[in-house]
Amino acid sequence: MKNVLIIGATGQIGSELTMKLREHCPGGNVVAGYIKGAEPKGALLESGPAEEVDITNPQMIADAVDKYSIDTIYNLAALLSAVAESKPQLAWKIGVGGLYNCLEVSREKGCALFTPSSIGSFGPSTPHDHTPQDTIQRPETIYGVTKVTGEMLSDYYARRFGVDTRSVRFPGLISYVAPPGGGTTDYAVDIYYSAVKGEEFKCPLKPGTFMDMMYMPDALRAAVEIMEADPTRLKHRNSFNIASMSFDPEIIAAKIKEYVPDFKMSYELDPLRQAIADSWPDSLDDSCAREEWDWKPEYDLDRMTQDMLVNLRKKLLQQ
Ligand code: AKB
Repeated sequence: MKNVLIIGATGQIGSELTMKLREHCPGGNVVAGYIKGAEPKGALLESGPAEEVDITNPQMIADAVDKYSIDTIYNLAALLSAVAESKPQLAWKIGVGGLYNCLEVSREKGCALFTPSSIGSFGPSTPHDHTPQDTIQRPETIYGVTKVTGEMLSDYYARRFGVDTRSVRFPGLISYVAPPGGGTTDYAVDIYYSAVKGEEFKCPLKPGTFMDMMYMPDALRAAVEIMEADPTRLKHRNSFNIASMSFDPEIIAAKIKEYVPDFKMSYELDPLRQAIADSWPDSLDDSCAREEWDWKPEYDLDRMTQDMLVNLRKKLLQQ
């Protein structure tokens, strides 16, 4: 991996992954691909090249690949689960149509391709505890449908055309840098903002709603390590379960209270997010990722909470 195109570089994952890859690939081009209205700013703009790349336009992807001799594409364009329910046609166009465009460009130009999947690729009939790597995937959200389709299409391109497609199923991602937008797991980011601002947090999910979550530094490392893994060890490609922590609203609130004793949380349920969360696993079994490419998380809930609070305090003070 030397010359990398990140599609969706100004989003929650992209804005941090682009910076990480620029450090990781010195001497290469790490291109921040963005859409109109979401242009890169600040360090993201100043630290490397940026190109307008709309994932629904295959020519734009091909032109950026040619211009910078791209060898690896990170396809991070997607609508998250809750917002996708309000725009299912657009979710399909970006999630599946966009992926098809990336796969075709990768096939024609010999690029490796990373496209994240999600815990949202599972559904109510999936075993909920220690969800296995290979199991039932019958999601009931359009987000999940696009993710399962994406996993299968990516595996097909690997088998049929030899495209080096690889992927992980991300849990809810927690970060103090760029906020998520429209996800079911977003509450686990919002709760830290409320704690640092001294506001009561109104939780949209009920107690006992367990989901896998991960701190962004672990997620970024996973996205890099899977693309650099020894291909001869990989029995799976699209997509690997990865996990680091699973909690419900009560557990994360109690952890925050250890460091912010005045923190208060009440419940104001969001029926759409609750239904989606109820259909997703409580915890994933990530043993295949551990065996096939030595995946290992570094952050648990306690370490993440300390880091989030310190960095959010700094960030909000500067604003
Ligand atoms: C969402 O909540 O939609 C995402 C995800 C788990 O894929 N954070």
